[in-house]
Amino acid sequence: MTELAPQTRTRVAAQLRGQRIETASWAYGNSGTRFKVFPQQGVPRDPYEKLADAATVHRFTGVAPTVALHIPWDLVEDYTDLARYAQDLGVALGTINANVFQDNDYKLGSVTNPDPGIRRKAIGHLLECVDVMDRTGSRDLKLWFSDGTNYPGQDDVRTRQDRLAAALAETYDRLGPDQRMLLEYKLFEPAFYMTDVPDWGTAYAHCLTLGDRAQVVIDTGHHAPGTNIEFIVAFLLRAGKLGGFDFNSRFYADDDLMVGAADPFQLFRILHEIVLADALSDAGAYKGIAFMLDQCHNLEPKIQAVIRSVLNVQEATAKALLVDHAALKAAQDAGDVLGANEVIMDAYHTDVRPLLRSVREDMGLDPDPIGAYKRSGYLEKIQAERVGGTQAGWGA
Ligand code: AOS
Ligand code: ZN
Ligand code: ZN
Repeated sequence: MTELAPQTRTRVAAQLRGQRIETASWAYGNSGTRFKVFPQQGVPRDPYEKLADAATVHRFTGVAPTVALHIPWDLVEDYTDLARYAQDLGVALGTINANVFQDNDYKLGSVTNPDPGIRRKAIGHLLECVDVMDRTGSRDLKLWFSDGTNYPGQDDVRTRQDRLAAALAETYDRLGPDQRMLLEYKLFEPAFYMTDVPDWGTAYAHCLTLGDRAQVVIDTGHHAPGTNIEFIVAFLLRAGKLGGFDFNSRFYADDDLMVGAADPFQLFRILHEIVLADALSDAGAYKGIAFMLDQCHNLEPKIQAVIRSVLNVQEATAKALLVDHAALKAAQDAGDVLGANEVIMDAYHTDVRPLLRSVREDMGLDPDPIGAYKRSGYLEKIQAERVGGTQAGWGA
């Protein structure tokens, strides 16, 4: 790497130290596809052990201090106790993910189901999730609906939108003043003909009607191939409606592979828009983006894969922070197409790994988190101690 100017290094290093990436509780449990779940030794047997794994990721990376929970996959008697346990481990409970997709009643939908009794049950679960947030101190409720139809004519599209709007409004009204609703969209799956929240436009329109505390969450795996995700990021930032990310990689559909594995350039382009809008942390001009990982590690060792994912986000962020904004603006104003593109590519092609190693040393961390994790003996310890780990919830 060409030597960074001291001022640039100080600015970039400070932002990297302040970065926050939330890991998902379900990433630590066994997962697979609908064909097979290959179990791994030492996976957590309960939410407490998932927190211990998440705390391990934070211990070696220093930038993953919160864990997203999934209700009821992470059902416990006492959420206050769970929050206290997290705190003792040096992490905190983060986003609460609702689950209205794994009950027989939801065959024809949850909040958009034609049966009012089933809609009431689904809304009841969303409201219970807000009760959980009150106890965990979580800021965000993340809603993903598997609702949709498989055949033209199966149900009325506009009526389903009315049902969705009513359910969202009731849940939104239950939120406390410091709580938010993050609405996730997904092109297809499990519904194959029509999904009730298929794209950012639909999510945005509902959030706009609901109010300031309803925002859109972008799962990077939930788009048609070739979609320009960074455009969506820029649009939602401008509208003040970008609430968070579910980061992961896709080769084909909702693959949930490690972020930055399939297309690190796309991840960089997304983070470039974030940096341009000064939206990287709550210290910036645009506050409140939840940077979450939504991944499943079906084949690879899980904790190591989560650490790798955090490092991939850090590397893309470091590159985005190196874009010379003044040079970019000058080239844009001069109509210098190739010059502007070169500014972007220069940053992207920079090897930021030495910078990140030194940032970690500044933070009192091992510069090589994966090596340090492997040397720590944590995996061997949990493999010996935990017998009969549970499935994450996916891919039974
Ligand atoms: C589903 O495809 C979505 O990505 C959701 O975010 C889902 O809730 C998550 O994968 C785990 O619950
Ligand atoms: Zn997601
Ligand atoms: Zn998904």
